[in-house]
Amino acid sequence: KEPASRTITEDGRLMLARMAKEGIETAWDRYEAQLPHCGFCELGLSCRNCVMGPCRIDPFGEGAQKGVCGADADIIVARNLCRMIAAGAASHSDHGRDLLEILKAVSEGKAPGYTIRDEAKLRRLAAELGINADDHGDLLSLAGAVAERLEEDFGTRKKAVSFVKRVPEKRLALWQKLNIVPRGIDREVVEMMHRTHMGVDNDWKSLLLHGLRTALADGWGGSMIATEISDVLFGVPKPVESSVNLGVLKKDQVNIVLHGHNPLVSEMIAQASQDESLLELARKKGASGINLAGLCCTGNEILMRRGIPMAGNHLMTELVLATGAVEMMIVDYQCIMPALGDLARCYHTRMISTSEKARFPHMEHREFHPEGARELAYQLVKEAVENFPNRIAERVYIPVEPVKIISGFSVEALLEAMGNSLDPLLDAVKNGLIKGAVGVVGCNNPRIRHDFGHVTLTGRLIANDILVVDTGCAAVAHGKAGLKQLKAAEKAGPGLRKVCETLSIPPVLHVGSCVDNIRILVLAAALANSLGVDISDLPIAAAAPEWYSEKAVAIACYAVASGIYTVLGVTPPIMGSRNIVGLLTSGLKEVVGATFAVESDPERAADLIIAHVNSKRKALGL
Ligand code: BF8
Ligand code: SF4
Repeated sequence: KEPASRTITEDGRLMLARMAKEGIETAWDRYEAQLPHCGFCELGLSCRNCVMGPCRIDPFGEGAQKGVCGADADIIVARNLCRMIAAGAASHSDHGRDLLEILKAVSEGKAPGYTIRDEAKLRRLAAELGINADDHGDLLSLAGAVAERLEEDFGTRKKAVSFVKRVPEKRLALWQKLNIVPRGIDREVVEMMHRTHMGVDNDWKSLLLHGLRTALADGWGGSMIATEISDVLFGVPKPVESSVNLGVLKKDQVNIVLHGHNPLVSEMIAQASQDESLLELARKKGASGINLAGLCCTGNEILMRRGIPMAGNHLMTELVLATGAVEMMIVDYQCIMPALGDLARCYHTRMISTSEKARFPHMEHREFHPEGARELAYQLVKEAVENFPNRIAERVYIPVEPVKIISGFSVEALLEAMGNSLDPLLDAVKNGLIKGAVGVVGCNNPRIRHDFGHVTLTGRLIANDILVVDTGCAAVAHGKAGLKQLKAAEKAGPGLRKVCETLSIPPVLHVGSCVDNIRILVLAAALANSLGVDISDLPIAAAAPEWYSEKAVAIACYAVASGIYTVLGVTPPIMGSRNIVGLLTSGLKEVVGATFAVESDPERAADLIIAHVNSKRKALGL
């Protein structure tokens, strides 16, 4: 297949052409080998929840309409969707738990190399959680108390997770009425696995309501903990300049690529890579320095906080290896294709897995634990440097120059840019300079031409004076397209352009990794609170034009349950149940004040969102 039909990016096209010539397989090739996909599975109509089955429902009404147990299409589709939500919520939340464990270890002096990099944020969190700093003699003891308090959010001892305090009053009252306030994070996930066992919850509406509660346990629980504790440990992001695409790899330097999601490993590698003795060793080996580059959300974490350049998003992760210029790729967990280790064997690249819970074929496993993290990071960087002479110069291909970007827009940083007040933003919305704001987030998926969905949708939105905030792989797509530069304001409508120029911000603001989608929730809640309205009253929306993962399902569900209209660019496996499609795309409006839409054409998705934003403006009298 023509590379240009697979991706809109220049680095992607050039590298795909080269890989095709060399006969190296990619996710696109494997995707095509899977076609046609199973129609039952695509519609959500197959069930493997027990071994009386597997069962499948005939969507044409001619064959079986019930599984062996009697489950119909509605029950099967609901159960499948709910298990996706549970898996997504579990992934984000288990990542959040890992951060709490590090915070606890730091507080006990058992994690040398890690520290509290943002004392002010720790103190703010402690106060919010009702922990009296005066009861704690020093900062470490306070950190321990915060960690313990939030660890309780995972269990069953509380009636609600801590951060529901941030939810606007009307929204919380609605959740209470619906009985979907998330209690414990683990509890909701476990209960979902229970409910979807054969013979438990067989009412599709009740299943889906618990699906929303499970998603909320992610958004206002596990993901929120992950972001907040990352900020405490590694610093609250501030605007920072950096660059993006395959061109961030350096021909004359040792290239170490960091891939995955959890900043625990990448932050430690970042520290080690600045070690003078390792830089000296690099020079001895003929390299002019040690160059770190990120991929996916680990990349977003260190880009947001340290300005470390970003090599690419999800569908670029194999292509990075094909530069032949990577001495070492270090992975933690999530979205790491098991294909990577095998692909790396075509090059000198060393592949290192680091998490106790994530192993991959053809990778060396070097496990990170808080106690030994600093030493292991130093050792790995040293080994990467020592691998530099093994690089085969003739095979190195770095096809493009990097694109400049600005990243680092935490809520705190945004507030600072506005003089520590939400008023400039609210005023711009009220006087119509900015029509609204949209989170364009999520993955890549070979079903959609790489980055086309993100860049097309976002281009249309900013041209219509809608501010875009982004996370995850969408953010990388926008960065490569030049939308994260100050001069991108030229592509915005006249109102948004004026705001961007006044505040010196780009029209597309990078708010972080996928767990950092909660920064959007926090901002939306703050805006709603200051206007005395519900989140669902705001002229805002969300979109995931190229989503693929279970985590994205959880995010979309907590967005909608929080009152944010959400447009999906890839159809979720629900089409086998007309009832469920009806509920999610229209009925939910009566329930939570927001719905999903599915639209694979990003131009039409933009139309849907613009119409939604305008209708919300009208309802607010704007
Ligand atoms: O958590 S956007 S492909 S990398 S799932 Fe994965 Fe999707 Fe990228 Fe980050 Ni998020
Ligand atoms: Fe079939 Fe019911 Fe078992 Fe699913 S739970 S596999 S529908 S018998």
